[in-house]
Amino acid sequence: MKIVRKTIAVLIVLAMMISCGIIAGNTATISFFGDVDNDGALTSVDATMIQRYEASMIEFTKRQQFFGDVDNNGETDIVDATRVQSRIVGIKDGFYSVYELDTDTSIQNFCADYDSGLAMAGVPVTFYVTGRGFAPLSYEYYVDGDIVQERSGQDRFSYTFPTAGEYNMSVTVYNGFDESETFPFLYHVVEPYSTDEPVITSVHFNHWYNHYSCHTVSVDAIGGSEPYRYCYTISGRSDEVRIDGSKLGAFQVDDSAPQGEFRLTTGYIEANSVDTPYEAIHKYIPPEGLSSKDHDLTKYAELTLTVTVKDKNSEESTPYQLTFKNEDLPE
Ligand SMILES: [Ca+2]
Ligand SMILES: [Ca+2]
Repeated sequence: MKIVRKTIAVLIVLAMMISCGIIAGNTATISFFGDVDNDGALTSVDATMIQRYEASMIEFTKRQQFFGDVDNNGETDIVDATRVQSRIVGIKDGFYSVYELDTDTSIQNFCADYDSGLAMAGVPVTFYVTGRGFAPLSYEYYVDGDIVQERSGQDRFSYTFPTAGEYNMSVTVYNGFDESETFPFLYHVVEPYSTDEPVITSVHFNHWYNHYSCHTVSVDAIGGSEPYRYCYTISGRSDEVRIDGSKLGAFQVDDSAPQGEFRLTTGYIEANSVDTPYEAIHKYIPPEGLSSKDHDLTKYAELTLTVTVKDKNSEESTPYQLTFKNEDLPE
């Protein structure tokens, strides 16, 4: 048992790295209405191209069709070409009210109920994807280059790995323009194991990169005897954030000061997912993963999330720890 648990601890680190490294974005594409030649400016070339498209002299991609339809009435036609010409000379009438649209496609989160290295051969694993981009998004899943779930709106899929080993996983996300991004990664599957104590198989957030939305941390565990109880602790150091106890929900302030070290904990509760306090999480998770020069993160040093699970017989799991460190901050 000791050996198994040690192996798991090492692989948890790998799993964390995989979770944090995920982000994919499009290269430069048309971002505002009328710019069908994607040169970043509205010119008579754009108007001419729309005319030629309507006359079936050239073909448009779905993205060109969408942004060529400058009045957003569902048709890309001569009226749009005329509106482009008008706008070039300063008449803005008739353009869709939203001039510029952020349509970048990215994978914001990719996680599973078993992190890499904790999935067992012969046991179904469910993967979850969070995509972002021009709707509707659809997803396609591959294992070792073979398609295992055809393109659909399903943002999750389940797969049972037949044997232990390394598998090349990939998910492709398509946006409403049929443009796609693929995220590949290596997934480790181990021999079936059993354990007397509960083992945490994954800890993940609903979003990694959008730190303005609500963050929910979810935990999956196996082994021991159900029901489980879960303890969430967030600790770190803050130079500016004031921890306000009234906004923390399930979390209690163990130790905090307007500046300096703080520690928030739920104690043991029944919920395997809990919303994280805005003050602690939202300001700390760097959008690019483990380090960032952006936003206000230079003010913050380090944040640690620790989760432990206790089973019916009070057997406790090894703590599962995620550390977010701002590497650009001086000591
Ligand atoms: Ca243009
Ligand atoms: Ca139109």
